[in-house]
Amino acid sequence: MISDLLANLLNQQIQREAEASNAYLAMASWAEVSGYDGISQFLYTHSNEEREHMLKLFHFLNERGGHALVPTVGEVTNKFSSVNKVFESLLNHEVNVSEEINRLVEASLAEKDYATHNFLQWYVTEQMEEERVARNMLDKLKLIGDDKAGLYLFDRDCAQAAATSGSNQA
Ligand code: OFO
Repeated sequence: MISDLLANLLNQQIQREAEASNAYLAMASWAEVSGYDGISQFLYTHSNEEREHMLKLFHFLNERGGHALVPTVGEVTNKFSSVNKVFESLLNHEVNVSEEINRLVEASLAEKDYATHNFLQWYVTEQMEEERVARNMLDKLKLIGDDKAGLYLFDRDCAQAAATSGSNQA
């Protein structure tokens, strides 16, 4: 049986995953209407992944005797001034989520809840990968600068990344 403290923290994480899913959905929509088809595919896929992360938490929490609650999700940013701004925001999101996952891991150890600690290792690994991907994309965008041809190729790479990520999903 999970403690009330951890159940509460896991529900907070559910909220963060839902917020990330919505934030990336808004980014995807902006990219789609701005003509960046590959980037939008990447972001739609990413948004779906965040929802899956949320559902994974739902099932774990309920199976451990807690009660996963549907989160209220606040406002999202729908407009962006550039592709760079989208990926800067995405990286910030991921860095914040990683910090929160680390806090959850610490709490699970403090509570001596080794099942939750074990469960959270998947999120630790996932966050490392998501931060790596976001940083990598931002690095590419910095290299591209104002080069439109470069941005066109970047958009194409994002479509490829979306296809790969989709086929790797659990
Ligand atoms: Fe849920 O993986 Fe990113 O935030």
